Amino acid sequence: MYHLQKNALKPKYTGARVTRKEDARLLTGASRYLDDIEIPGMYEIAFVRSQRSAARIRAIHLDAAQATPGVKRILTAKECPCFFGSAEDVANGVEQPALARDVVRYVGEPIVAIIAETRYAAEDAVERVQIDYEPLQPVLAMRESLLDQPRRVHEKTPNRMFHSEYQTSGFEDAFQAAPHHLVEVFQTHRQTGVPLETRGLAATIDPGSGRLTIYATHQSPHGLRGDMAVALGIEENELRVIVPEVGGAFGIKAHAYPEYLVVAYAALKYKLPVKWISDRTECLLTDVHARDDIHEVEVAFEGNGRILAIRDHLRADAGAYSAFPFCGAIGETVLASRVLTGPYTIPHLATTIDCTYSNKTPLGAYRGVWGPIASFVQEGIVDRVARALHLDPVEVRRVNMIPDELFPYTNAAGQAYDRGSYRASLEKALEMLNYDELRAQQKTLRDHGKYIGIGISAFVEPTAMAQSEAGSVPYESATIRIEPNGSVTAAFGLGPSGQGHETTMAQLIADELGVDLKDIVVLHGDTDSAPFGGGTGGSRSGPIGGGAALKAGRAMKEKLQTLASHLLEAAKEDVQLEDGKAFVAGVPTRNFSIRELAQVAYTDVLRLPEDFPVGLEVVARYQPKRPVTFSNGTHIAVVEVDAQTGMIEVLDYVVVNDCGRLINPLIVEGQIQGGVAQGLGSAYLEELRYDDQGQVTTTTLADYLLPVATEVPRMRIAHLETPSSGEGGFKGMGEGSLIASPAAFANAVSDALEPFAFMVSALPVTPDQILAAIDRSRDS
Ligand code: SMO
Repeated sequence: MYHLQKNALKPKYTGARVTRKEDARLLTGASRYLDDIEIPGMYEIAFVRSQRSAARIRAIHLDAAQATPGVKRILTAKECPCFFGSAEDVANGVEQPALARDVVRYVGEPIVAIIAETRYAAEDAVERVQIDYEPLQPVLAMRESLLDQPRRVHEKTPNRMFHSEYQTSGFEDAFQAAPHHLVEVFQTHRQTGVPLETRGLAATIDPGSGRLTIYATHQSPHGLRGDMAVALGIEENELRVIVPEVGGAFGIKAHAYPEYLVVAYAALKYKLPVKWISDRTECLLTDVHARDDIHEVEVAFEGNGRILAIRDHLRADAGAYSAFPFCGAIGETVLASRVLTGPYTIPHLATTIDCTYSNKTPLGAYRGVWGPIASFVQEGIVDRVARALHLDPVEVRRVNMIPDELFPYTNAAGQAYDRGSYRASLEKALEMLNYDELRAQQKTLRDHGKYIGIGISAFVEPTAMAQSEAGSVPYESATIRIEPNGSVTAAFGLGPSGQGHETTMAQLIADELGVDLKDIVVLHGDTDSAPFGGGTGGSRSGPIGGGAALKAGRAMKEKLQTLASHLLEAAKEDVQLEDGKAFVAGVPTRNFSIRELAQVAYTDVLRLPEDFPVGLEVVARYQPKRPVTFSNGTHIAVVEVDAQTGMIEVLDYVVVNDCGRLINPLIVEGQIQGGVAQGLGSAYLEELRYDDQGQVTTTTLADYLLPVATEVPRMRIAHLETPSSGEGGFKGMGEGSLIASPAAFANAVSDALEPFAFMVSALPVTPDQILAAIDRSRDS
């Protein structure tokens, strides 16, 4: 159970629908983003990028670019020899150069950087650079790539960049003995996070100290500092990373990119302030891509719908390099393989994983990473079992779902799930939807040629990773300082990008200290002042960052109680904090305000108790005991498919979410709405397409379709609260709604098209796909 002090008052802020402290500035345009940073004398950078997916660079002609007015410097790999090497690339003897050396490996790979007085001048010069290529055959298909066909992406390295196998003991026997089997190939397509604010970097040298300052739009200020320091060959105390307001990140800003090295290196080498901001086409081409996965699945099950065993060969196309600092292909497959059994007691699992290099953009993190893929496969399996046996998909879920008495439950891949509301969330969602009645209506409507479908997606969300896998930080840090006048300043290593941490972290601290929310300022995003932390990602900020906030708040409370008890001549355990005052329990008139206590702590220091350190500052770190904290829930989508046009409309959407103890339901609901919007985009709109030469053909938002207000349904959201065993009882929730929603949508479309014997197996679901399926069914 979560921590509740014996004499604690009911929390005033925690759990309340507190409006967000940051919204006034965000909604009035008063925030400062990376592109608002002005450094006197700043130059701008534009990149010459590869127009080929695979080629040798014969020559680079720079004369005309050099002569362009306003051009200051030009860098190629010769001038900027920096590179990144993520663990997987290093293991394979591969380096990702900041600027391509003599081979280009994906369209959009940076080759030349032009530094000019304005972006206009830089872009003009980019147009004048000529590159002689010797084309090579591109590697574009996963299955052939695995066989090193048609060639190797990196000459000295096999294309298979990662392989692993896993099997529960007794798998084969259990699989063979089952009375029913089915096979399916599930496929998800390339997409990317598309934050409103594009990515970029500005860098400048302090002429006095020689220190480098980087302004970045990023999720992990300290992570970026460490990575850049290594790649640039400087010490971490010579580098300051400042992250201003971040306009969306979604995982793609958890990465460091080759362009960042060029910008920082140029600032160091030429002692110039420089900036680069990507345009939307650069984003779609070169922000890490995601979800390029194939699952070849075999399932063994019983006549009542009970699933006995799943075999899955998972493949992911990593692109030309393992994205730095972590490979999305490995993340999507390895982690998917651990949650493929979802919220079900499926006893046997066998997985084979292959990740391959290709001549495409590197695959990296996008909100939910493996989750949306695993859910799409797992919930697709459940609905196929139901259809094969002519059972209601709800019944198959009830038969397989982990019963409450089995928690904590270890799944077939060895993942230990926290207690949750697995069954309750399903039943609650069905009740909210009026499921049985809707099923009856569906039948009637079908008779009139109207095809509605109900898609259920019960999910697990791995959150708050606290194992040092892939070098990630398993803890989070918070400092609290009460200033000499009694106001409270808290600083975090988190890297928020709109999630509202300034509100949620302040809520937790305000309740511990008994102060008003408005008296707390929450800082983050500057490595010179924030405590070292892992940043934001993997749905960790609430449960781990929140735990750090609570621990720091408690440590400060303890300090205030010690000081007040001395001044009030009362027992420490009798001192309570409320309304900005420390008072003796039951005697509110015997009190000192926090402001008075701060005055004693900083200036009237002769009144301090013996051994009480001058000032009021604490630092706390929190690392959960569990390696992973699992949230859960159920989504149900109701869609209508137009059999004439293949168009899909979402009619209704229900979410039951359990992220443990809620800090702020308003913020949780915002996260859910955004996640469902992105999940629907994932399921039927967004797709990065490649042609047979490895050219990306979706390089504008006219080709890459994002969901807009008219496609995102009004959703009904309910919360269940099963506290985690961690500090505060919080579980993560930043990704669950994007994890669950593509599967809910796909299952709804499959359900609508049951009369045409069609089931969605590839995302995104397009009208073409639907019309082809209807035609096939009518022909047969
Ligand atoms: S894809 Mo996120 O930064 O966990």
